[in-house]
Amino acid sequence: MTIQVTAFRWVPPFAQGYVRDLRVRWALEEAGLPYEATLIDPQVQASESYREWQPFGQVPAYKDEQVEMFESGAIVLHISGQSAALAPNDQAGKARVLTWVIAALNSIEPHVQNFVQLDVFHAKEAWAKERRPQLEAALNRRLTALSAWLGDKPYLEGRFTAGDLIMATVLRELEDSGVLSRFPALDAYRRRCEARPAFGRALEAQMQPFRENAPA
Ligand SMILES: N[C@@H](CCC(=O)N[C@@H](CS)C(=O)NCC(=O)O)C(=O)O
Repeated sequence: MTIQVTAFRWVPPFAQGYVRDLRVRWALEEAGLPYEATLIDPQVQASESYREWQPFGQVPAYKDEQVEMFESGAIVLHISGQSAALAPNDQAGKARVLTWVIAALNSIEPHVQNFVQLDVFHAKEAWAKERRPQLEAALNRRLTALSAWLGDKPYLEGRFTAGDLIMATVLRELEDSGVLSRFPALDAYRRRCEARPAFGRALEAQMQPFRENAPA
């Protein structure tokens, strides 16, 4: 069977290009594995049958001949196990990839989301103005450490892996915040990852249905 990935039929402009099926599409493009996107809407999200596949009604969900999965990080790791384009073949190298995927999702993304969501959803609220400096300081500490690790390497472990793929999608969430201008090495790293042809194909594949299904 052809690999299936769920994605949204349409999302508001601020989310276009950032929906998490992008991670899975990108991994599949890097691995050279063909796939079909199953486009869903809020009605499908709420349905019992979809919740059996993705308990939270979110995207992405994934299916291949052997497995049914949800959680973009887990899916990308599953794909990386099948492709030397996303992970080295040795156990030590695979362990580093697993480590960086979890680091991106668990040590960096919560700080990124806390900060970005404050500006996107609570910009006008007084409490948000008070909270913002603390969240920014916490985010800065993590980005400083990440930048120190990266040093002058092109990728986190020297060569591109699934860890970079997930990390780049996390850093992209900061694009409009101005934060990355204070971390030029991380911004260059994000751009280097986004310049990969597989990323471009994945992004275009996510965007195409949004153009086709835009509300009149
Ligand atoms: N941890 C999940 C998060 C998935 C997620 O947040 N998906 C969003 C789109 S980026 C979604 O489906 N949101 C709709 C909703 O939560 O109802 C993953 O990485 O797969």
